Amino acid sequence: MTDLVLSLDVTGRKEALRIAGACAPEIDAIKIGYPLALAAGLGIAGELAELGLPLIADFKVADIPNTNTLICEQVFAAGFSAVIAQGFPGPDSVTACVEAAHAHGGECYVVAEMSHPGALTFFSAGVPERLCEIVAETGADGIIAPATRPERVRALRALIGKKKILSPGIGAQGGDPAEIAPLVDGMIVGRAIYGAADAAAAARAYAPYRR
Ligand code: NUP
Repeated sequence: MTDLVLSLDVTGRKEALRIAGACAPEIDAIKIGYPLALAAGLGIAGELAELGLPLIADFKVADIPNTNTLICEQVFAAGFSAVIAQGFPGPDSVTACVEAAHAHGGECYVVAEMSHPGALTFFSAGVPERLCEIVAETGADGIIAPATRPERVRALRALIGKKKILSPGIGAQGGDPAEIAPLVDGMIVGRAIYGAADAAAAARAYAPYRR
């Protein structure tokens, strides 16, 4: 099963609800991050959760364990079902996110390697591999891995086994859904859907890659 995750990075509450509602039949989950949460307030999470789809908080949580716990408590109280954390603060910081997520029946994903070109400055030289070890050590539910580098997704899959991979970078960043979909559990797509004149039709175009 390869899910289609809509990355809803618009900055208007009404626009977000309109696009999410129109796309809901064509997608498997919604991800929001700072752009929408800062623009519309965290209450937007509860409104989106009413669509009945999993809702992922892409806040790339990256603080000390206590602060990570406080952040994640807010995330899950707001209605999210999963949170994305950075792994580089270390295993104790990730554990804080995993424990908060699991206490609420939710999931925690760790960024293993980012999708943009500059990511390789630090997400390289064995760092993503070490982050995958932290995922195993902490009981996190999966990783974020770059659709822009399918060969890296393959390599990281070999390390994390059956844990989930959610993959951003499809469409606007150049990743090819036909190549990535067989490798991952979720395709994360933002601008290629919400930026289209007909967002629902753009989401429907990914139907062949949803297994
Ligand atoms: O490595 C990452 N790359 C990435 O694009 C990790 C992410 N969380 N993202 C997010 O995925 C990014 O912040 C955006 O919300 C989404 C991709 O959007 P788009 O490039 O499809 O518009």
